Amino acid sequence: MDPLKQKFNQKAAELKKEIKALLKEKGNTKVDEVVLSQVFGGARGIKMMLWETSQLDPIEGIRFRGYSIPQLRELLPKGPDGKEPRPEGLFWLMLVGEIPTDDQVKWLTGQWTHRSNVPEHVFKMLDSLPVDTHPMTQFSSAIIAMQTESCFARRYAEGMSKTEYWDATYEDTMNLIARLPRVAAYIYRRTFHGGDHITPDFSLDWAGNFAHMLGFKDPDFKSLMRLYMTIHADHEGGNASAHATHLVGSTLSDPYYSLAGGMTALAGPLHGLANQEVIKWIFRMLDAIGTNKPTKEQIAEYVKSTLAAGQVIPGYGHAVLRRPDPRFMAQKRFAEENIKDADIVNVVWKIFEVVPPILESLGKVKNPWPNVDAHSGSLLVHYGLKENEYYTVLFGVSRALGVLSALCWSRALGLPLERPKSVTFNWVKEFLKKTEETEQVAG
Ligand code: CMX
Repeated sequence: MDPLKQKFNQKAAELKKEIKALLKEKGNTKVDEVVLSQVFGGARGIKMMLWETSQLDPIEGIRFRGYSIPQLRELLPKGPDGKEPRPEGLFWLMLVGEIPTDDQVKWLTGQWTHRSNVPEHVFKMLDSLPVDTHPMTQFSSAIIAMQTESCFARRYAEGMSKTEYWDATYEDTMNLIARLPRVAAYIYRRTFHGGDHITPDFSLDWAGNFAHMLGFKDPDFKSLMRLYMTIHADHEGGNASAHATHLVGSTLSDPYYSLAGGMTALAGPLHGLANQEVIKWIFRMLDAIGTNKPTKEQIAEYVKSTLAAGQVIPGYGHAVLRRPDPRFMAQKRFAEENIKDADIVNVVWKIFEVVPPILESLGKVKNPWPNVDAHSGSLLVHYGLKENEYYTVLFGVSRALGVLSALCWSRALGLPLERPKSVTFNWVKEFLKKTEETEQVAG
């Protein structure tokens, strides 16, 4: 058994035992109350799921196994230029809860290199799609096409014992993450570079090799990819891509099916597709104003016209966060350190000054601050990755790290089929009537 798998198995066995004992003693303890507006309002805030890999605080933002993004930048082993953390290290941390050593991270890079071969039929399937198929459609289809490789599905069909689910999930997770950069780069090169594909460079780390296969030579772009792949990886369990992966996985659909479910959720404009929408919106604004250096007043006017047209300001607001997203701030810090005076970055920073007070003035937006998607496109544009329809695929490659490590935990802990209760509107009316009658009798 490989060292990471062994460590995971040991930690999972310990936690499973602890949870079993705790539920036996305290299983009926109340942790939440649900009010009617939550039933109608997208289940906001209802605590109903275990998710070990990260936790989101409305004010502080995301913590991965207790570590904030600035702490991870200090503690995780870095890329060869010593600047940004290697996402391999974050995966290790999410899976076993320990900051890995340099050697452990190098071992993981080697594992993913070793497992990275993508079966030929996946490329053939992609080549059969119209070249203008949205990259997220191609990405989700490719993940499904790779399902032929699922250890979980094969072993389940052979009669695998429940006690081995975690093992097969771990194997699929490692293989899938290893293959995603190759598949994602293939989609980019076929869609935007006439099918001029670039062979992997296995001397590079996982994110560095991804940048290389996309066709970018600048070491700073590789560094950006390490940061990008780290900060987009996980955002606790309730966000749509994580929850969708979790829900599909709870049926014992294998990790390929589960991740594909997560990716189709990520493809929505209120979630991952917002990174594409942000940059489209910015370019539409610059076109409308007729300059790459708009004033704050010009931006404010454009923001108001977007709102007046009944549209949202992409990249702003969040279902949980109530402060500027630390993932936005990490990208701002990257730009401050690596990019000097680029118009597109300056525009993003000006928007950051202009938008929050306008959204606040509407009186209904719970979080007027930027989220992760408000910054990412400007950095990609700066380094020459301008094809914004591709941006959500980058998000998806990173998100796989979080949702698949969480899926390993779900199978290891034996979490059951997810099945919340729905009600009809008639049920709600009857329920309220009965509640009022009971209150009248009591009063
Ligand atoms: N621009 C305009 N209006 C906004 C807004 C924004 N950026 N954010 C929220 N609102 C509006 C909502 O549309 C809602 O209006 P109605 O009552 O008329 O329907 C009202 O403010 C209340 O919404 P909320 O409770 O503050 O926000 P939600 O939890 O319902 O939604 C989110 C969160 C992210 C969907 C929303 O802020 C939004 O649409 N933002 C723009 C899209 C975006 O950036 N998505 C990416 C999020 C990060 C990610 O998942 O990747």
